[in-house]
Amino acid sequence: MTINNKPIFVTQPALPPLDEFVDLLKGVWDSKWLTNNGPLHQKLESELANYLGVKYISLFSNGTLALISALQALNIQGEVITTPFSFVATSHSLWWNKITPVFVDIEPDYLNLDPAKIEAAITPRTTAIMPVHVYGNPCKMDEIQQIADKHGLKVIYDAAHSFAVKKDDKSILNNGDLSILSFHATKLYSTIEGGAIICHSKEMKHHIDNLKNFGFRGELVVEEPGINAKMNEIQAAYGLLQLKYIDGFINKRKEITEQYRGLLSNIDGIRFLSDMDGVSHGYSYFPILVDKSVYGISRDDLYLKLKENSIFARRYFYPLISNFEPYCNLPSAKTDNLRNATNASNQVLCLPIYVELSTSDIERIVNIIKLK
Ligand code: T4K
Repeated sequence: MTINNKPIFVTQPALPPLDEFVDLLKGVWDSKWLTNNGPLHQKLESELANYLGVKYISLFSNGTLALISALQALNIQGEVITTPFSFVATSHSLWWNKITPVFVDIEPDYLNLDPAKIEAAITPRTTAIMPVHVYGNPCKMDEIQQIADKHGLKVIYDAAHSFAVKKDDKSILNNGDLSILSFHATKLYSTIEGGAIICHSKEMKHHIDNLKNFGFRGELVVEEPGINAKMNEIQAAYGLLQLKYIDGFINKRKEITEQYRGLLSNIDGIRFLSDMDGVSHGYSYFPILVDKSVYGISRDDLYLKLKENSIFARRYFYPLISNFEPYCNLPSAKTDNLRNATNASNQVLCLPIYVELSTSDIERIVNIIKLK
């Protein structure tokens, strides 16, 4: 019997056909317009707004700069309530703005910030809430907005995982004051590196567009200390092609998700997240939670077992952000405050999911999980 040792990574980008990319690049070469709000950038903004069902979108060179700039755009200061169960960029964007993150625990079902625990964390210094739609599963947005309205707080959604996610047929990106997306190579929709801010008014879009271009308004006036966070034409070209194929990508990921769910449904101690009512998902990630007391071995043992077999699942999000050096001494970082997040972080494993993952790849992964 031959052992299949082809490495399988947690994800793999779905690249557009190279000849189509080269055709678009020829246009860029002819025009010699490479960045600074070029024609492809403008086209992508308008096509994305249309596809996503949002009014105003500003493209960025990556999601982290989009987050940092979103906080700048709203002049957020003091303390911001956020989740420790996310990629570290969520809190880093606060740190770069000299804002103190205040970590609040997550709810155990979908692993998003728990609205029931937010109010207890509000202090006179709190100015905003920054939740994350983790793995693209929408937060309890109505409850979060009610709390924000009651206390006069802004809401900025880190929607890095939430491309194309809709609730009751409406984009979830229209919630809160601002939402940010990441278009990194590892994401469902990619511009290689890239990101965006979604806002609700023309004035705010102008403000954000100036912020990502050093704060310039026109040629000679600098209104504020902006940054350089512009998406270039090569990224935009790639993004335009991705958009042509995105529905196929989502369908394929949905199929893979359903195959995993079918094959994993009878393994005691392995839990996966189901689709949410009224939500159309992007199927960005396929996280499982490993309960050692039932399954028999720990999440880390399963991670290593898969790795021995050249399957590179990832522990998104372990360690918790609150356990990293820049944040671990904050009062809100104490484990007692973050019980659900700590449990999820110790149990979660994101299994490979990407367009070219085959049925036999999925069976190979699940067989290892079954055998332990
Ligand atoms: N907020 C949230 C909630 C986020 O999850 C993220 C990013 C952000 C904000 C910030 O957005 P960006 O500034 O990144 O736009 C990855 C990504 O780099 C990161 O974008 C993502 N979240 C995070 C969850 O995952 P790593 O360090 O795990 O990626 P890496 O390089 O280990 O790649 C994972 C696997 O993907 C590799 O083992 C192989 C495959 N891969 C990767 C790349 C880069 C490829 O096949 N091709 C590639 O080009 O962080």
